[in-house]
Amino acid sequence: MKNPIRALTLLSASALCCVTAATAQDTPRVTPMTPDVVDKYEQVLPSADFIRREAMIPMRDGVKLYTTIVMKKGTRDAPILLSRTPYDAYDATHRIPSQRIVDIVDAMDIEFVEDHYIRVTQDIRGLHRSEGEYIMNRPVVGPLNHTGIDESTDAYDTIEWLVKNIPESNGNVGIIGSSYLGFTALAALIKPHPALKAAVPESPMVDGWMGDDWFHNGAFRVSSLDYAVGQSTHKADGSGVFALGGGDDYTRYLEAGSVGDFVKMLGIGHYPGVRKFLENPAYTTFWSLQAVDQWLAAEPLKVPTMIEVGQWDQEDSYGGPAVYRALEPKDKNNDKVSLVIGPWRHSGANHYGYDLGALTFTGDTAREWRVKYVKPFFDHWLKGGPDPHTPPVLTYATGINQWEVSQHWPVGKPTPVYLAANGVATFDKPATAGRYDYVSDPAHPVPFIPRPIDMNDPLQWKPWLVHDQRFVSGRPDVASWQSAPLEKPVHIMGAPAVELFAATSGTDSDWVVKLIDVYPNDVPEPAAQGSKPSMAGYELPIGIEIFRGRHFRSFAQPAPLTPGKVEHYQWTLPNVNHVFLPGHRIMVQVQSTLFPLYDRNPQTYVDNIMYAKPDDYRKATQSIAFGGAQASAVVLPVVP
Ligand code: PG9
Repeated sequence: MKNPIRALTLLSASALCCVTAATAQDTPRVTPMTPDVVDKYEQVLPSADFIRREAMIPMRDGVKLYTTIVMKKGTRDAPILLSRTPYDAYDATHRIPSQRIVDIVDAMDIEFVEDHYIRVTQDIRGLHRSEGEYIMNRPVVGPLNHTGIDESTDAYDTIEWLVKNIPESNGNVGIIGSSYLGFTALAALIKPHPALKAAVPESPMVDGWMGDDWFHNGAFRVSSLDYAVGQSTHKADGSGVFALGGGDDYTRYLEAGSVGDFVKMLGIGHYPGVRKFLENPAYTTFWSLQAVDQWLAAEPLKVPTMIEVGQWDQEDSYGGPAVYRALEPKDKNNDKVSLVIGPWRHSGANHYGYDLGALTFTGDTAREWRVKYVKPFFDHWLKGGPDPHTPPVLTYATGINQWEVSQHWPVGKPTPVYLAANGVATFDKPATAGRYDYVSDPAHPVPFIPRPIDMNDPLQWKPWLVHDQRFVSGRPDVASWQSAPLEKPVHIMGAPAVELFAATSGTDSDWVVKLIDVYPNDVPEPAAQGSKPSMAGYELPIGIEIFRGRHFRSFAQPAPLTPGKVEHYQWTLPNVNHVFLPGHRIMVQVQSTLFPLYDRNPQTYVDNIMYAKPDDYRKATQSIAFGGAQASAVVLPVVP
């Protein structure tokens, strides 16, 4: 067999000789007017333990994508781990200036590069150093995209180039990444390159209207504006619009009026990304044909895929489980698609998993998952490592702080917790019917975290889904029902389902339901279960989700609500594995605003809610029905 190292040495020696010759013959002498900017410099670090290369990889339409390639010196016959990012590939391999590979890459990459994986990161087309046009969540080639180019073809062309042009590679490629990178990882599974052998899409963005970044069940997340502007300015090297300098975003949005007014105020109405939101507030084919779970449902399952999502993913809680549902029926032997739910925030799996907000877990759960499950998964599929025994479903049971393996998801048996009279939540269906009324005033929306709110502050944003709800529990427009202290643990595994019977005096309304674990106010718990004295009385959200009333009959065609008429609303909260411990109470809250995370519903039906006028914003009396034939409940997936 040919000696690959010798071949490489010869290659570099001959390349060097050509460069020297070219320098001598072709390079013109410098003059005072010689332009000083060079196209490229690959840093020379003689003592570094790694090799770092840059490449402009040509796609089938001639567009070249900027790609960084790093590996430990001495790497050969090694797998490639690819990520395709809108967040700057250069940064991903220049974390800090260092001669050690473990310092230049992100924490999630350390085990891979130490084990001689070739780590490749690419700027998607149109952003940062890549050529071409950026289209946010570029639709797959089909009815919405006639260009013949999408993230799937770009992944294919990239892999084709990588396996042919990285001499140290063994020809096998894995793809990994979170959020937008989860979206590009999923796109690579559509007509995948044969060298793509395994994928780990983490917190993938899958359906921007149903429940990922932009809308949740029709309610618009105003931070989408900031994201769209940031990504579309200076090839995403600029900044968004929210860094307005302190203050309170609650006040800022309230004073602006509708989303349309806010957009006008900031002069961002010409951004196509912003217009896509303003002009498409309903689930028309504009969105439904972009749903990645539907793209994947239409494809054969070829590549082993481990899908990950955080239990408290504040951005993309919908996508991962939706893709699992789409792929699982094709996985006849239950060994190609797996689902992981960890006790993490959005993308938390790639960082430190000791805690989240006030919660603490047992050890670094994120690193534990990466080392025990992700690395062996790729080792097996990319370099013939031992059977990793990847669990079909791996979830972390919060409350008792332990990993659990199951064969399918969801696991629990649907068990309603009913709303009843006097603010009581109970497993027994109330025989008598009743109502609870509150007034929702769009001029005083319920904040989603304590004010002042800075939507751009990661310390506020990342853990908001586990924020103690006592800061709003006393408000008259937040209706609460809570159980007696539990005598036995209640273990849920799945997505709690909302069954809400409610009426409004208006013609449109938002409904927010929160499932909360209320810690005992004065009974301490073992620290091993993540409890601390500061958690006494804590109201921990297990799931929070919104539903925009106008979509009660149809997501595609909104319609006014009939004032005073009780309707039966149904939607789900995010997927969880959680144990409500003895002594804790189960609480359900209902409210009609969650601001400024979501735009305010004017509570008066207007055709395009983005352009509601000041007069459209009106108080409404909200009436929650319980018991009898209109038994509002949250149906918990209870494990026997
Ligand atoms: N949640 C972000 C995102 C993903 C996909 C599209 C738009 C935004 C992210 O963290 O990448």
